[in-house]
Amino acid sequence: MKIEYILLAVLLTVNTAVRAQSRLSDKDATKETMALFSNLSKIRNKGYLVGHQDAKAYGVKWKYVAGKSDVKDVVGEYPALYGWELGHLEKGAHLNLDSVPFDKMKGFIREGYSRGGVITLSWHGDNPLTGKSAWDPFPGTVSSVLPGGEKHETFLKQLDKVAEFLSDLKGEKGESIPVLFRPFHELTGHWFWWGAKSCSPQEYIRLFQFTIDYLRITKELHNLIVVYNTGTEIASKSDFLERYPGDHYVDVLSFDTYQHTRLPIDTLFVNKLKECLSIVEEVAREKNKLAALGEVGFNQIPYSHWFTEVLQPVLRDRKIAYMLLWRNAGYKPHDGSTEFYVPYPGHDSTPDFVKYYRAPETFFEKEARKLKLYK
Ligand code: BMA
Repeated sequence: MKIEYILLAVLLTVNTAVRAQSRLSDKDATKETMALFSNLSKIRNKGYLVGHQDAKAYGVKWKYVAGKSDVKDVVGEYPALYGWELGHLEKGAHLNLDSVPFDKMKGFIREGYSRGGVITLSWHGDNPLTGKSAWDPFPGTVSSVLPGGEKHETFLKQLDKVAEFLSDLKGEKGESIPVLFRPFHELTGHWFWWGAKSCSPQEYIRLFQFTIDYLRITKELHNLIVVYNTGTEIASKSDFLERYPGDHYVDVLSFDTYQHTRLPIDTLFVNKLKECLSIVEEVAREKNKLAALGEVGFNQIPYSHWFTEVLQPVLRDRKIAYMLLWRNAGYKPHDGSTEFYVPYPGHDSTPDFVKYYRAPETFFEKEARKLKLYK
């Protein structure tokens, strides 16, 4: 009798340990993709990858200078995570919506990966129903692209282009480069055609599931780690999960947030960041998924201690796998605004960003390489 109890206890422990291990939603994922996911789930107890959008393409006052990056100019090495954007790929353009040529982007992706870094892709695809930008929340767009909808064929052609791009991302040995794919992001907001006011939860879920099934099953892409990404419009786990596509479709749970006020320390921003992190971390723990900060930043970094006094203390003891600072577009002639989230040499926040870089929990290029994330 006793031995049976002991055996049962052993079995239960083994079973729980197996279940507690984070598993990728794609059981046919390539070995590098599986390794990346499992390594990211291990590092979150020690720290998180620091990322930058369009890091190698341009920065404040420069474009396409070989080897350059604002992060590298300030701290001496590249970020650990590189964010790239697919918007306009769906219409066969050669440049993305921020004027980055897709062929150059592929090169940057290969370089980042060969350096041991991680790639994440967002997609601000144009509205397939109206032909306007992603920021056209025209109601009915989502249902129009679903099977049976008037724009379904158009949408399939768009997905074909995305799939072609993804399948062309190959490492030196011909292996597919794993990608943290973050489609239909900031879904709780109301500015995109897939936003919360433009479609029902069911429609959003069908859009997400259809897209992932199409890429994985029809296009046989097995290099995707799928990221579900809300805005800060959430106040509870159930808000976060209202449009969640399901455990078989999602691997990373995340949200985006920006400080918009010019206050040095904006307690509303900090409290919201903490609240959302707690929600995402708790759901990630319950579901054995990863938690991450999909996008974050303070445009132009008007407070020169923002990184070490605002961001770092909040993120320090969190169990996130990575965070992504948005793009250093610099001056934007089309609307006269200026946008950057990482300081550049000479900016007031440079010393503070170096301090942030030196913190033990922030991982940049060299730490990422040491972590051998693909093995
Ligand atoms: C926004 C801004 C825009 C850009 C878009 C997609 O937040 O940076 O200038 O076009 O992201 O990258």
